[in-house]
Amino acid sequence: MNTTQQLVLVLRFGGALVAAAFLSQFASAADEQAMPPKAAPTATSAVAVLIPTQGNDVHGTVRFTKVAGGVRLVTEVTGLTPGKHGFHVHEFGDASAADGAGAGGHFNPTHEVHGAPMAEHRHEGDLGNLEADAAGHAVLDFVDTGLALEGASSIIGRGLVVHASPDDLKSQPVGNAGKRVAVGVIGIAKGP
Ligand SMILES: [Cu+2]
Ligand SMILES: [Zn+2]
Repeated sequence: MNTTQQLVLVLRFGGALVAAAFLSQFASAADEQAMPPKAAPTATSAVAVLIPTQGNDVHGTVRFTKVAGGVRLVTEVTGLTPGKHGFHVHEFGDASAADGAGAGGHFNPTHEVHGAPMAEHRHEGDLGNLEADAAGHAVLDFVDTGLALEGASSIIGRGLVVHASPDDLKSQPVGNAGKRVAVGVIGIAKGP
């Protein structure tokens, strides 16, 4: 074997190694893509503390507890204008923007249309309305059958938003509920 032949052999062998490395990288990237989405953290109890967006004074606490057939919400909010206010779980647990925009759109892991909480077709995050009394105080205690605290549709880590206007429960994609007056992040709670 002369020098040229040796060089050709080295190049071929080296090329094969590079190709093998490239292919294995490609294969692992493909494997990652094929994997199902990682499930969000699981909890039996969660809480969101609502903080006002800029120019508002809306505060509140929402507690979520896993119960038979769904998730019980116990909600108390102050500083609202009297009447109905759209109330939803939004996609992102990001309360950093002054206007609440960081929370993104309604949490909708099943790619449904916007609707009422009791509707057959709804975003998972569609919780309808809070209704404030003359003093701007709203309480709501109900069991929602669409929310989950575990699995791929878990609301843990997502955002919670209260709006300036009523959710009409039918306009797409967000019920025409207007500006965001308070936002919160849904976190794991110690339990009841
Ligand atoms: Cu909303
Ligand atoms: Zn919606």
